[in-house]
Amino acid sequence: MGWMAETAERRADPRVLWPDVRSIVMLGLNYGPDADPRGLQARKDRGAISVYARNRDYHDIIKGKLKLLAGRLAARTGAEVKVFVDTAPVMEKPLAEAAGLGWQGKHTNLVSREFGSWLFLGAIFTALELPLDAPERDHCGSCRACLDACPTQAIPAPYRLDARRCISYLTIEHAGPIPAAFRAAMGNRIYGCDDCLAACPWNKFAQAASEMKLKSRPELEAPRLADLAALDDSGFRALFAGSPIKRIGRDRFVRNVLIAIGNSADAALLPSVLALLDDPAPIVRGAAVWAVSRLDPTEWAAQKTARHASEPDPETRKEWVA
Ligand code: B12
Ligand code: SF4
Ligand code: SF4
Repeated sequence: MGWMAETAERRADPRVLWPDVRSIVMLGLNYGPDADPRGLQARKDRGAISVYARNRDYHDIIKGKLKLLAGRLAARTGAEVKVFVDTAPVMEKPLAEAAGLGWQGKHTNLVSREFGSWLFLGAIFTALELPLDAPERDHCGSCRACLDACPTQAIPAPYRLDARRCISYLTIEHAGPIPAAFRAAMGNRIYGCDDCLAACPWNKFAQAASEMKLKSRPELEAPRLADLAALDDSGFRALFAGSPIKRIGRDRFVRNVLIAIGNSADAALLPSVLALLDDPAPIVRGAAVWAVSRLDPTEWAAQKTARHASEPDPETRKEWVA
């Protein structure tokens, strides 16, 4: 708990969000996995969904808990409160560090001595004057496991992230075609990425999540790429109801699945890809073109003759000449 004046000066000032704020209570929720999520990368016919997205949307879970706690604080003190989980530009990691929950590791996320890298963060702003906790200090030392583990070298220097290279950004936030330079490195990661978090030696103290709504749904632990590629809009919505994945929509998700299929070297997946060459969404067609080129270059050449000239989308047409 707490908020250092120094933090307000050197990073975004929370008073911009709410001028009356006097203290910030920072909370972390453990979402530690049962096993190292990187184990799934060897199963090329399966998609790897990052640990945080294998069940309910954490925003909903944390918001509920924060509201409960903030409501009790308000009832006991009569002070005004506001809760934030990614709902406003709150610098959650530096604030959590200032509040003593952990430190911002070289992968830029908060690392805790108790829970390793697997913590969601949330904030309660209050008009109350609360006693400050001491900030946590940096315990990364000479370690650089997260930098070395990153498949796309998205951590060019300690404590610096190049989001344009980060698979989490590319698979979740990026709307267009995945840049060709990062497709092979994505492997079978179809939503988010956990490699830098999973590499952190402080995870040896981590505990599996106790919140049931954060435990992996069995069908999202190692889903078959063939099943995911076949999802239409209503199938996608049904599978991901209540999940954070729903937000990116079927087209962007199937784009990611096709990149994973292109990396699978599994010829049995070719029919799933060919069916998507005629998809109405250009980003799906484009990713399908790339996947065919990787699985079966001869088939790709044959399909190119039939389709290149008639492809209406300029970006997708480029995939046929790449
Ligand atoms: C935008 C965002 C992303 C972007 C950018 C990530 C990033 N590192 O900035 C993308 C889409 C890539 C992303 C990915 C992920 N995210 Co995200 N993301 C956010 C979000 C919404 C904002 C973060 C932000 O402000 N970034 C801007 C950069 C500039 O700030 P920063 O990294 O906090 O820190 C910089 C500054 O503090 C500065 N700095 C540090 N010290 C100092 C000192 C001085 C003097 C100065 C001037 C500057 C300075 O340098 C730091 C590094 O650039 C937060 C929620 C929130 N409101 O905080 C979640 C959040 C950071 N994400 C989270 C998670 C879980 C992830 C993923 C693990 C998800 C996944 N499995 O795929 C990955 C991890 C990727 C990674 N290695 O960071 C969690 C992290 C929890 C934790 N333990 O820290 C958060 C806090 C959400 C939450 N409420 O729990 N995310
Ligand atoms: S989330 Fe993945 S791609 Fe992004 S920095 Fe971490 S290891 Fe690299
Ligand atoms: S892997 Fe090493 S360098 Fe990276 S955050 Fe963990 S302790 Fe720090």
